[in-house]
Amino acid sequence: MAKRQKLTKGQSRRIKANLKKRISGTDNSASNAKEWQSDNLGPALEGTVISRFGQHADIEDQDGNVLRCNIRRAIDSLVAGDNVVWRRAKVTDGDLAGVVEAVHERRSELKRPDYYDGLKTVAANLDQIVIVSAVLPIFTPSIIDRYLVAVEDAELPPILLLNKIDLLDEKTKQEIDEVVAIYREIGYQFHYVSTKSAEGLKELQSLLNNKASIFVGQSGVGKSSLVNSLLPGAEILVNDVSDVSGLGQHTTTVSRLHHFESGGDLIDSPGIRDFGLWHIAADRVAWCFKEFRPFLGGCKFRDCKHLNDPGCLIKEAVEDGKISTIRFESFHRILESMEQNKPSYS
Ligand SMILES: Nc1nc2c(ncn2[C@@H]2O[C@H](COP(=O)(O)OP(=O)(O)OP(=O)(O)O)[C@@H](O)[C@H]2O)c(=O)[nH]1
Ligand SMILES: [Mg+2]
Ligand SMILES: [Zn+2]
Repeated sequence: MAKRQKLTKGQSRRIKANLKKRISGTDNSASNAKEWQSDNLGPALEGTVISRFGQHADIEDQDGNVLRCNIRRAIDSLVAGDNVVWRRAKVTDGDLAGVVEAVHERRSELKRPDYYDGLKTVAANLDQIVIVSAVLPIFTPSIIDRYLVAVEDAELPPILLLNKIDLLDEKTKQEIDEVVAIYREIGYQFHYVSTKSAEGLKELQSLLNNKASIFVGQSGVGKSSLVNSLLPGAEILVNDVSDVSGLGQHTTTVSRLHHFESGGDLIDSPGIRDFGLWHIAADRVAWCFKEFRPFLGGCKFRDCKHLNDPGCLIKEAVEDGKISTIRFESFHRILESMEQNKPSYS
């Protein structure tokens, strides 16, 4: 992972100034415009956030209609899956139908630190998080482990998916099977799927029924393609990685919530190159490696780094084959990356 540059003085100053503006309410967003004043607004209504775009959001009303709304400046976090109170404008000018007034308390949330903006919620009110990886561009357990730390920290159950298995040859499949066995042994669900051959999709659907789930994972692993396969009406444009830019033309840029007709919601999220974990303390990262838990607290030294310290139960468990070397190395790689990539303001 490339080492990030420290913020320049100018960047730090800008961040601070923006923060001040947000707190004092002197930015010039339109949320105080005439059309959002009380006498132009109907009664308070309940709604669900389908998608958020800067100062606006698509809100689903209780009849299933989706309306684009303004967001009150006092609301500092609003994400797909949030339950909100909103009011319809009696007279509108432009394409905004109303204004979001308040966000209900969340029963769960997935968070990730943003390099410039601090800790941000990615999605709210989830039952489970589906970590999507793929045979192509490359199958990388270390990336799965980063996502797993974030999901364990959120104390939500993860489901692991390997997509594009139509591209697997016998030899590669055997190698991947061995790695996947490690996760299954820890107790994680790991499923093979393909949007091309439709393999595993029925089983996947049964895991998603009547639950609120989100697809997370790197760009190009096929999250949106999977949503399209499960919800033929969704018709999301998928990221054609053959595009010259290498990034793909239709990479997902905002999270969006979809409903299953038979019950349950699924959020498609944008691919994240580096799922930052700076907000999680080192001993919490160790706890987020689920199979380490029985050994934590038992090392000889209270501040054991679980590396070369004498009397380390984690190291012993690795030597005894109770913890996999791949996971142990992943743990230390995460701790190292946290040191290197920490923003200077945190
Ligand atoms: N061979 C094969 N290709 C697939 C499969 N699923 C998706 N793809 C291809 O993978 C590419 C990326 O798919 P997307 O669904 O856009 O990936 P994504 O994870 O949503 O990407 P971002 O939105 O950038 O995060 C597209 O060219 C798809 O056609 C699959 O099961 N097999
Ligand atoms: Mg996508
Ligand atoms: Zn130790």
